Amino acid sequence: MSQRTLVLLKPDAVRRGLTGEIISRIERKAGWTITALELRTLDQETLEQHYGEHKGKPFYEPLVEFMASGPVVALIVEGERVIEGVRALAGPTDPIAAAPGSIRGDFGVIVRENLIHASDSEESAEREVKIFFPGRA
Ligand code: RTP
Ligand code: MG
Repeated sequence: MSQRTLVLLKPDAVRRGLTGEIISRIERKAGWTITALELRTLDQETLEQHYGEHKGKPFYEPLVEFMASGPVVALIVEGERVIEGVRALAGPTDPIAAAPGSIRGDFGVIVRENLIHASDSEESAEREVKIFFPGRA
């Protein structure tokens, strides 16, 4: 089943020069295609829309501050089972719990600074694509 997903390479990934490595892992998966890619610094409104589900949680404010702390790379990736697939490449939210071989497992330590966001469902993907690439809605 072909799908699309919204991926963000978070400010830690950009600062540490890991975007090429992460994009390369995504790009090499058979049949997946990057159909949009942009480096941009996120404003408060965009972050509120994107992380609205977490508003009120203790990690929300530091998360938004971190996500605005430098540019991110936003991508749309399309292909077979790409929603589940990019989350599998990323690994679980906590990088210490993430297996070596996954992006978070290989490069992350801190839960907040876990390098990558990827949509978690078809509904989230459509909502998030509209936020970051309104022209692709
Ligand atoms: P994401 O939305 O970024 O793809 O990550 P996720 O689904 O794996 O994790 P989620 O539960 O949606 O949390 C969103 C992001 O918030 C930060 N976080 N910090 N306890 C904490 O300090 C904490 N919990 C979550 C992470 O950056 C996580 O990716
Ligand atoms: Mg999430």
